[in-house]
Amino acid sequence: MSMTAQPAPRHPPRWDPADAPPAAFVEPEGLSAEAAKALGEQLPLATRFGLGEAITPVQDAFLAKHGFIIYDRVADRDEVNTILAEVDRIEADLLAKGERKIFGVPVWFGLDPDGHEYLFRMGFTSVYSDFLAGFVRDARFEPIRCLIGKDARIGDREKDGVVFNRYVRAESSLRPNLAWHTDALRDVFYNGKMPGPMLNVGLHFDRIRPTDGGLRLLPGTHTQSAWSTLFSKIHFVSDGPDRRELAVETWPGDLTVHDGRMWHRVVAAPGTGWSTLRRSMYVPYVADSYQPKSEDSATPLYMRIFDTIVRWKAARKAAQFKPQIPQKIQ
Ligand SMILES: O=C(O)CCC(=O)C(=O)O
Ligand SMILES: [Fe+2]
Repeated sequence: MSMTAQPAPRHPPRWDPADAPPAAFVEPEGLSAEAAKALGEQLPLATRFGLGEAITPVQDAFLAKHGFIIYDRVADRDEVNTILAEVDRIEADLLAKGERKIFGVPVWFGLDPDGHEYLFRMGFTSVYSDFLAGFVRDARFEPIRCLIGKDARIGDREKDGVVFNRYVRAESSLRPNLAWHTDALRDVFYNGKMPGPMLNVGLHFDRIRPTDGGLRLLPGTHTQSAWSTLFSKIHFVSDGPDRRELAVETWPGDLTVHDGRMWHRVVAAPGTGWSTLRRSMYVPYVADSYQPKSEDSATPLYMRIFDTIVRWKAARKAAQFKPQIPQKIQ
């Protein structure tokens, strides 16, 4: 997709030509089905794949075994900048109109490192951007859609729609991180039953090294029991390191697919300020019956709980920064 006029985002990602990612894995040709499966299962966890015209059997095997896969820079620099600039525009619009909910789903605003109101999470982003609605439907993503199911569609107005996340760490920021969770829990709330395989597709906009925090996954936990999916950690509260966790290193434009039944979290960057900024976008592919949201949709229970936990944690953190009131000596 080529753009003519280039809108610049307020906070462009770091692009350092000296810090290029390792080359995407090149598959040997003519592998038998068994050889492809064996190869996919033994490739290192940090393997970066290339997104071609179809998902290959090697990629399939890697995803089936580990529950996630990363594709090398599927969006180019212009697209990354355009999407980020679109979110800046939408944020300004929502702030100007005082909108705090879209189709019943809260938009999270908090304070940025400069003390200004800042959008941390919104759903239904593609409803507000023609560019984004077109981008997520681009032909290059067709193999990803087919991976979810041949009848899968993009749910611009379903579930939480296209979710845009921004994490930045300031003393008062609403959420510099996201504690351990499985995305399956949301579907338990939405559908009242344990979901089967569910794949979540994310785009990553920043250069994140393991030392910058970022996405952490517990590889293989997508095949755990329903009990472990629900209870082996406390959703959105447990936040400690896990010796099995894998840090997902990203370059701007990378795409990840992870199974929503696996445990994952987002670790806050060390320090504070704009250098801690990390942005991700999740595209909902839906295969069940069409259940669009609208202006008068109620806030889902799941979202109310999630919202309460995030605000409670932010308030608790803010309280720690307040000067202690000395105790009156009796
Ligand atoms: O920001 C990310 O990459 C992950 C976000 C996430 O796990 C979620 O919103 O459920
Ligand atoms: Fe998640």
